[in-house]
Amino acid sequence: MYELDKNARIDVAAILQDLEHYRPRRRGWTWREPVKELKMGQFTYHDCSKPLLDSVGLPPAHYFDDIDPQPLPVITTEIASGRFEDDIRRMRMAAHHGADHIMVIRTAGQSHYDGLIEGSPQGIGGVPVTRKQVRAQRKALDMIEDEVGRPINYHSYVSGVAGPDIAVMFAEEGVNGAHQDPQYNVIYRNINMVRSFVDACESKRIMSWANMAQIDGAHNANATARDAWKVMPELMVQHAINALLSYKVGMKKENICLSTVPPTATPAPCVYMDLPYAVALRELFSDYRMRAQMNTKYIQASTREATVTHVLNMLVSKLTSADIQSTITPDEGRNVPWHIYNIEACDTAKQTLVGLDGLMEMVELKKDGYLKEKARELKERAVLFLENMVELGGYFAAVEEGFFVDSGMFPERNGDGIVRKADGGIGAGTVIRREKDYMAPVTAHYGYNNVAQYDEEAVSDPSRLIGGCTFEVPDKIQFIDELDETDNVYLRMEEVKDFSGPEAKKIRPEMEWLADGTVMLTLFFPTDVRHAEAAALEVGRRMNLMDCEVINREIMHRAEGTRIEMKGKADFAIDLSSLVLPKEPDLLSDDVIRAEIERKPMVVVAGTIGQDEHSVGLREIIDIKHGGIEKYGITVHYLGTSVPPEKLVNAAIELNADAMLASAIISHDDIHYKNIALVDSIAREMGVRDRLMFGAGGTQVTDEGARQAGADAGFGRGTHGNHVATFLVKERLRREGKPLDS
Ligand code: Z98
Repeated sequence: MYELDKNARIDVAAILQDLEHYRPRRRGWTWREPVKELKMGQFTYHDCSKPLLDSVGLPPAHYFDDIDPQPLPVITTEIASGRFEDDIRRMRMAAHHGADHIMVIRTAGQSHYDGLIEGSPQGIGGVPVTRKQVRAQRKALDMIEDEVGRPINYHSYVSGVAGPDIAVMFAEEGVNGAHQDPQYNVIYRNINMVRSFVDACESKRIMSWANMAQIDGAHNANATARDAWKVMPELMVQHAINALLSYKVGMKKENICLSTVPPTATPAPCVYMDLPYAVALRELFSDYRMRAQMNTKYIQASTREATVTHVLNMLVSKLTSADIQSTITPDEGRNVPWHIYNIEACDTAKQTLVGLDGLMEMVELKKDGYLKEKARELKERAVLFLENMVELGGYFAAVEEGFFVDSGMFPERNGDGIVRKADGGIGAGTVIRREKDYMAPVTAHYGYNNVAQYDEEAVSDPSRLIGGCTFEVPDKIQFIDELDETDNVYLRMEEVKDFSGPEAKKIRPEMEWLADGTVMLTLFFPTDVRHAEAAALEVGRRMNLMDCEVINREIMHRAEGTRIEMKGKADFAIDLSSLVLPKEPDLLSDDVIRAEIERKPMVVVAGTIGQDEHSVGLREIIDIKHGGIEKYGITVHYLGTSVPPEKLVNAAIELNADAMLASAIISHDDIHYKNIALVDSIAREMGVRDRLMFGAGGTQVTDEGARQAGADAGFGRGTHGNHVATFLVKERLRREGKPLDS
């Protein structure tokens, strides 16, 4: 059986093997495990959750014992590049950065299919959701969650004409969460409303059986409305309709999640507007869960701007609550399908939520004044909206009147809402009354099933009539591997076989799909935006990149300059075995170095030798300000610049030093190595070389060259204090006969 190797790439081909017999190991949604007063490294966290077994921490974590605290909300990432096999690799990366809710976006138009599709075709704007794709991804996620040590919720959409069919398939395959909201069908996909609500009852019943979490579709009104913040009253009505319908159909309230986004964005005074809304929503729906998604309506192609919006949105989440915190990147706007930016967004969520840890122990939202009054006003508007809808004859009648997604803030109306007719839309006229003798011997069915006439006991367990349905007897599930001989995962993987899997021999840059060759460039041009854009494309052409496309442009000044981000494709491949890997820098941790200097103090003399007046490099190595060796407690006697070699040696003797550090920048006529050699020979003549360690550095110095010249180690460009301190500590231990790495 294939098992993940934590140091190797996931083997997607192995995941695909024997899929026919793979069964999900659990059903239902999982929340994170809260830990009270979590102690990690030197810190205590107040609202974090159980840490991961294996993960990638935030960039500065190496200063803090490599801890990776995990906030309390479940963190969502949306992944769907069009090729599910590529997404499996992304899911692993996202999980290691803290995502435990992976939403798979469906390919364009799948809402309009009236049944399941099979196989593994390639998608546009998402992946075609099929049993094979779902099973393969759930199987991979089962392995990935063992690796990170936390359950991962897998999620997609139970919307569209085939909603109930998809719900059944998801329940069978162990999908943990889904969007289900008949209003989404009606308003955004023009699917018949009667059909959508009937389907919703069946779908929700099945989702309840599988204990899946449900997310509603209200956020789509924010994304669609002309002014996203004007639909605030209506959003609460949409949430109410779906939440109560779900509850009445049998869903547990704790599985019903409201999909909410802060309704506006900067330069609007967004927290001032968004916070009262968030408060109102949580007051009205206190029994339900909040899934906070970021506002995408106004997002542009700038990752910086999107990140700030995301952070402001999370401030609102933190000041109120979020059970699930979603992350979305601006990559759709940039035409770069989600990839590394997914991971960045997960890190943004983790960083922000952990950074705001314990906030509510220190601050409190005001219970009077503007916040309270505004929240109340929004709730009143929502109640009025609902009353108005009931007066009109209910939801269907209201939709016929264009009540929803109107650009006025209720009760103001602009008459531009989305209008649908009760007898119109896709699937109209397909709902028929069940015959008296209709019989459905299946589990989790909505409405009557007439099984009593066959077996009284089957009323509460109808599938016993057929020896269990696919929910109880998964072997009854029909698994179809592929239907399309020209569009399937095997063909796609064959095309990139040199690049895929743990044994890949070749490599290419990637942004969208494996080996797509896509690179992204950041460029600045001292000109206006139009010239900058044209210049960027010309640069791409001359760099031999193909299919260049500008994905973001930001004006620094309308005439002085423009920042451009561009993508293009490189068609060459790199042979992994041809790469020359430089020696890994030898580094001990700060704590180990400090402990060693504490055990036995160390004195060093240092200077720039010969007639060399450069001091900056050496000062960087010494000074505490720049992380130099002083910070470990090493005593440094700095002799200055133009220090004659014999003076360095004499000073070392006088000060009873343990080591000499010589800096030599000028390299003309190899003078740097000649001076290093002089230090070594003088020290030998004076009989002190054995007890004096000797390190030499400079921009043109290499380790090999310095050793040949007589030093114990050489340090070139890019050296920091910790490299030199590591050398000093290791060399002393070696000389004491207790080398560290033996
Ligand atoms: C999200 N960022 O996932 P089709 N049902 C609901 C939805 O909100 C969506 C779909 C179905 C968003 C992504 N939402 C957009 C309630 C999509 C998608 O296949 O595209 O119609 O279904 O919250």
